[in-house]
Amino acid sequence: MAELEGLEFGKSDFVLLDEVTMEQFMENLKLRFEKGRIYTYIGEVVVSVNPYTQMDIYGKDTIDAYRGRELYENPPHLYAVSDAAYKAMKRRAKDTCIVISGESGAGKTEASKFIMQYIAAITNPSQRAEVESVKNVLLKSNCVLEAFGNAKTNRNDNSSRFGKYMDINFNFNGDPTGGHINNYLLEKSRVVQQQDGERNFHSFYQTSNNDRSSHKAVMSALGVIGFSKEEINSIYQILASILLLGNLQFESDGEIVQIVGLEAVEHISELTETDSESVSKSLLYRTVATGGGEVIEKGHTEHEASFGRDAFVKALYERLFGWIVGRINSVIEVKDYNPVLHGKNTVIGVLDIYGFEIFDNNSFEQFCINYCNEKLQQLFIEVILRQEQDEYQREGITWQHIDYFNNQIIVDLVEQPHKGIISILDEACLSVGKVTDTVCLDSMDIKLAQHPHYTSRKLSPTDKTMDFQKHFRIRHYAGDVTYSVEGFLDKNKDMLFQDFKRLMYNSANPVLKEMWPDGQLSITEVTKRPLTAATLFKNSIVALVDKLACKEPYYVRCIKPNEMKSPVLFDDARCQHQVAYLGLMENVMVRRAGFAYRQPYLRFLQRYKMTCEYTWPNHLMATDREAVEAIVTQHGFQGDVEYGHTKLFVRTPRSLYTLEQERATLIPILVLFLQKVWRGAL
Ligand code: AOV
Ligand code: MG
Repeated sequence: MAELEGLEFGKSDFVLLDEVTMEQFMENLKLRFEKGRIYTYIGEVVVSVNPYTQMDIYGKDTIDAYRGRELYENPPHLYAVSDAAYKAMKRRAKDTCIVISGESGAGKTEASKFIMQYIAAITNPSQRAEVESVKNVLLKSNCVLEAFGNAKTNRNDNSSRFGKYMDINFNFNGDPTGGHINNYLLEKSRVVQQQDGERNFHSFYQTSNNDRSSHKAVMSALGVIGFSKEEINSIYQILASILLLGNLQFESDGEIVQIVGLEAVEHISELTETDSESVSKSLLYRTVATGGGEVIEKGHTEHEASFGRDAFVKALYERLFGWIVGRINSVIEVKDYNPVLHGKNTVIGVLDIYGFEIFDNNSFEQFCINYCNEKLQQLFIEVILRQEQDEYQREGITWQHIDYFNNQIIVDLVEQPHKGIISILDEACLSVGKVTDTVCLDSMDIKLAQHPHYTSRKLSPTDKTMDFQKHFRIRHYAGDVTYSVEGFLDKNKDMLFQDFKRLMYNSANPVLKEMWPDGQLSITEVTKRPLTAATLFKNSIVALVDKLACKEPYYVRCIKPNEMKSPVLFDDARCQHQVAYLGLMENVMVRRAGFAYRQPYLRFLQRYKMTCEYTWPNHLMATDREAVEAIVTQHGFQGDVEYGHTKLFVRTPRSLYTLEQERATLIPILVLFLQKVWRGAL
C-alpha cells in the first residue's frame, strides 16, 4: 500500500489507481514492466509479469529485507506473500496455500521455485540436520520432477506437463518437517507423439546429447533425495526400453503379424529384466476370457499391435513418473508426528499446475488442462468474494456486491453429471459396440446444442474454421478453444492389455515389479470397467479444489507479456486479454468498492500516530480505536471510513495516501529533531 518506490515506477498496488479503468490498469502494468518492476499487488494478490530475463531480486539481501515483514513495508514481491502465508501458518496456526495461476509460459513454475527457496531460506535458523535434509529434498525434488515431467512446447521451452501440488509440513517452531507431492495427469501421450516444433520430456535428451549438464544435476538430485544406485539404474533402463519400444515396428503378410528386428526385443528384455519370448508374445497377442470362462490367446492385427505398443510405452513412462513421485514422498513424508508432543502440524501448500493452453491442434490433454484452469478460476472467484464477505461480516460492516463473469457455467459444461462433456465421453467409452469419436461428437452436439459456451461445425455450419467430423469449440473463460475430437475416446478409455501388466509384474527387476502391482491379477480377475481418464482427472481436481478451499489462500496471478519470450516486448493486446480473463479488474473493484484498505487499530496507530497531535508520541484515550478516530478526524476523512470491531476500513486509497505523504514529510523532520536531542543541541 505504501508508496515505497517513487511514482516513476507506477503504482505498487492497483487499488491505488485514480480510476479503475482498463486503460489505467494497463498503463500501470506496462510502466512497471518497462521499469523492471514485475510484481504489483491487488491487495494481497500478487500480479506478476514474466520478465524473460534473470532479475537481481531474489538474492540473500532481498530475502532478508522481506523476512518477517508486512506486505506494505516493502515493494511488491513473491517473497512478501510467501512471508504472509508463512506468518499466518506460524502465528495463527493456519493451514495456508499459495495458488499460482496464469497461462502457459506466464511464469508459474519459476514463481513456485522462488517461493520454495524463500521458505527454505527463512526457516531452520538453528540449522538442525534433519530439517536441513527435508529442505534439501523438497528443493531437489523440483529438478527431478522437471526432468521427467516437463518438456519443450510451442508455448514454453520448459512447460510443465503435469500438475503439481506440494504440501510442506511445519512443526510448532515453524520449521519444515516434511511434505507431500500430489501429481495430476501427466501428459503421457507426449512419449509417443509431439506436435511440430515440440519435444519429448526432457529426460529423454539428458542421457545422450546436449543436455548433459542437466543430466548431471538430475543424477545429483536423485542422489541427494536418497534414490539408491539400483533405483537410478532402473530408471534409466526403463527410459532406454521406452525408446527402443517406441521404435519397434510390425509387419504382416496379411495373416501373421511379426515384429521387425528381433535384436531390439532382446535388448528390451535385457533392460526390463524379462524373458524375451514373453516380450514378443505380449506385443503380438492378448489373453482374453471368453464368455464360457475359457482363456484364449488372440493374435493382434498390425494396427492393434501398434496401438498396444503405444499404450504400453505411455503406461511405462506414466508409472515411472508416478513411482518417482511416490519415492520422493516416502522420503519426505512426516514420520512419527505426535500432535500432543509436537503441537499442531501446519501446512503450506504450493500449487503449480499446467496453465491454460491454446495450440493449433488441441486434443484431450488440452481439454483436461483447460478444465483444470476453469476450476481454479472458479475457486479464485469464490474465494475473493467469500474472503471479502466474511471479513465485512466478521467486522460488522455492510457489503456491496460487485458483478463478475462467473465461469461456473463452463465448469458445468464439462463436469455436470449426465449432461456434461465428460459424462458424454464416458457414456461413449462404456457403451457396447463400436462408438467412434465422430459418433461421440454427434451425441455432444445433440445434448449441448443449447449451451452458450459450446459449439461445433454442425451447430454453426457457416464457420469454416471447424471440420464437421472432428471439431467442437468451447468458449473458455480465457478464450475460445477448438478441440479435435480425434483420439478422445481412446485417450479417455486409456486401455492397456493386461498382458503388458503381467509382463512387467514378472520382471526380475524389483523396481519395475513394484510399479506394476496390478500385473498379478489374472485375466479373469480383472475388473471390467475401470474409471476413465477424464473421470479420474475430474475426481482428482475436485479433491484438489476441496483441499485448497479449506486453507487460507494466497494468490499469484502470472501474466505472459508476449509470445516471443522477449524481455522488452509488452504486447498490449495479449496482456489486456489476460488481465480481462483473469478477472483482475473485478478484483481491484471488489477491493475498492468494499474497502481498499483495512488495518487493525493498533497497527494503524503505530504507523500514523506522528501525524496527529493527540496521538503523538502516545495517546491518552481509552482505546486504540478512539485514538484512530482522532487521527481520521484531524485529517478530515471521517466520511471515507468505517470502524469494524478490530480494524479500520478505508474506502478510497486517496485518504491513506494523504496520510502516507504527511508521514513521509514528517519522518525527516523527526529524525533531524531526534538527532539534535541526541547531540544535546536542544
Ligand atoms: P509456466 O510454468 O507458467 O508455464 P515457467 O515458469 O516455466 O512458465 O516460465 C517460462 C519461462 O519464462 C522460464 O523458463 C523462464 O525462462 C522465464 N521466466 C519466468 N519467470 C521468470 C522470472 N521470475 N525470472 C526470470 N525468468 C522467468 V506451463 O508450465 O507451460 O503453464 O504448463
Ligand atoms: Mg510450469
